[in-house]
Amino acid sequence: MSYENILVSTEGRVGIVQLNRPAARNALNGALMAELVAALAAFDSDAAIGCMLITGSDKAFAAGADIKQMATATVVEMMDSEMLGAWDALTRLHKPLLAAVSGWCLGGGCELAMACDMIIASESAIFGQPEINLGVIPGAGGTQRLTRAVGKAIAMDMILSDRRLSAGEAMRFGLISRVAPVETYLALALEVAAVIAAKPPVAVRTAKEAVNAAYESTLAEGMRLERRLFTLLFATDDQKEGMAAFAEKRAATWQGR
Ligand code: DAK
Repeated sequence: MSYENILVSTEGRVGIVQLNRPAARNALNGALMAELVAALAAFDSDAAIGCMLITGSDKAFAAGADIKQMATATVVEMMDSEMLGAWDALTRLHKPLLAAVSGWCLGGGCELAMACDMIIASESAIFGQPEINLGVIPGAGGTQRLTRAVGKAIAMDMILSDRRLSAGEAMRFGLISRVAPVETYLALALEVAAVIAAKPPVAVRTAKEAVNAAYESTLAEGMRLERRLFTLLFATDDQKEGMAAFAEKRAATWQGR
């Protein structure tokens, strides 16, 4: 499949999607979101891929949804927008999805990064939810995922006053997991993705499911799900292999089943 708004590549078992609308600071229009979801869905169902990564450019991960595309939309057009389905589809991916973020990460760009399972940023990354300046509020997780990640105080500050976070602040507040200089953040993100991609695939996707459930369930429900998923993994060859390899002091060979 050929794409106009993204670049798709692989490095070993890592599937990479680079947002590629540099003239618009990678603003997320409907076409880009559709392509992004199609590329990620293809990686998700490809057994040769163990982890996926979204990145932008050093200057901009993404400056948000495309304001020019939304500007004159009616409420019904927004309700019917292809954007909605695309955002939902992101949450249905089974394999881990990393965001390698540099430069502007604003509005829908920040929401896209937060929809990923882990964010690795360059020291020049700027995170913000500036929708208030446009007469709207975040619409793809900004009020929800951001608040869960950084807490009410910082989320309110960002959403109400358009406070922007540096990479250092984002790290301190728990929004991102690693920071590196702009020259090396992408290499670091690819390295982390390769490490994950080399882990036993069924356990990896199960771990992702269990951690994400912590967002949507009570502690008791989450604990029950975790126990069930943990127990189920004893039906996999990889569990037998992993534990045998430990006892035999050798590297495990994963079958993905
Ligand atoms: N949309 C469209 N075009 C954009 C854009 C955006 N978000 N951001 C930048 N551009 C375009 C600029 O219009 C300009 O185009 P030309 O004038 O050259 O044609 C070009 O990119 C370069 O921008 P600047 O000249 O402004 O570049 P600077 O480096 O000076 O500034 C900036 C970069 C990122 C700080 C600035 O462009 C900026 O503030 N951009 C807007 C940021 C913003 O307000 N973002 C929030 C957008 S609202 C939902 C899903 C998602 C959303 C909502 C609902 N559903 C599923 C329901 C998300 C909403 C949003 O994200």
